[in-house]
Amino acid sequence: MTPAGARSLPVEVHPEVSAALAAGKPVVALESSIIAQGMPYPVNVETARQVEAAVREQGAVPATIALLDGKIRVGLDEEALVRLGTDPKAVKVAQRDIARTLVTRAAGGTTVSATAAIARLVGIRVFATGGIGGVHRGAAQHFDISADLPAVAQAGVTVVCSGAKAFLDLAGTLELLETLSVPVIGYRVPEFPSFYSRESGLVLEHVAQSAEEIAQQMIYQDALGFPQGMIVANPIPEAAAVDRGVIEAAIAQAIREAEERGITGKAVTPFILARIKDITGGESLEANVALVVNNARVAADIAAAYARLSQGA
Ligand code: PSU
Ligand code: MN
Repeated sequence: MTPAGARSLPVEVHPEVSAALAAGKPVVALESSIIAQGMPYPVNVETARQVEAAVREQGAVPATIALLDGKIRVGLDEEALVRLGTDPKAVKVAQRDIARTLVTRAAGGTTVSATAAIARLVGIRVFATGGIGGVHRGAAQHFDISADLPAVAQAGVTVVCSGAKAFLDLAGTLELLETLSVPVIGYRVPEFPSFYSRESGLVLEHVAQSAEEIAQQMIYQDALGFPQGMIVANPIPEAAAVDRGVIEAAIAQAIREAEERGITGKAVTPFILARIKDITGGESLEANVALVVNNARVAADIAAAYARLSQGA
């Protein structure tokens, strides 16, 4: 499983995760930028625990990925989780920041792009997050497009998410995913969800009704020799969804404030998420927790189906 040259790479895979991978048992990768930058303490750490529990309940092994002390860690213990969730100096690690953060030895929360690249490296095929990054509104002027999209196009990892984050240009995000040949599949819904809400008005061409269908599609993607991963769009549970009018007003205000303050680059997403949370009085944060946990559950089902099918069972 270790790729060539990886001996010089400081990677520490938790024994439970490496045992599961060696035995062909289902493993779900989880990102950690959502812990370090995406949610405030203590909700971040509590959510991370809940997400791991949800993966276990479905019979898979959770592997939260982060950078600590100059090492890539795959599968975090409680101490590492709390450190990441409380370290005020923790950095946001996208794919291009991985090597640099190994050099500086900073604590790092990995985004979708970094997590997908690391999952690929250690052989984890399914991954859960809240919402992927994507094309920002106004990208034609400022070119802000998340590194998540090209990373998913290269990493061969199936990402279960509630669509892309609602403050993005969702139609533009879907267009770019098409250009990158990344399949986008609605999980039992015909529409691309908009993170805090189940609808976006954007119809998806492909809808899967079961985890098995998605696992079978992964196997065919592999057999075709395609490097692309897939996006499984799983909407927020009905009871946790936020009214779209409320969210859109909060988003408009948050984007305006980000522009006024000249926030750019990787600071944009954490800033906007935090402002939406404050403007909605915490309602968006509750929704974010609910959808992440739900995505973890579906990711575990897909990982289990993939493990079964790839063993010919
Ligand atoms: N989804 C959430 N909360 C988050 C993120 C996603 O519910 O904090 C993070 C993910 O780590 C994602 C990143 O990869 O935001 C995207 O950042 P950017 O837009 O800077 O690429
Ligand atoms: Mn960006």
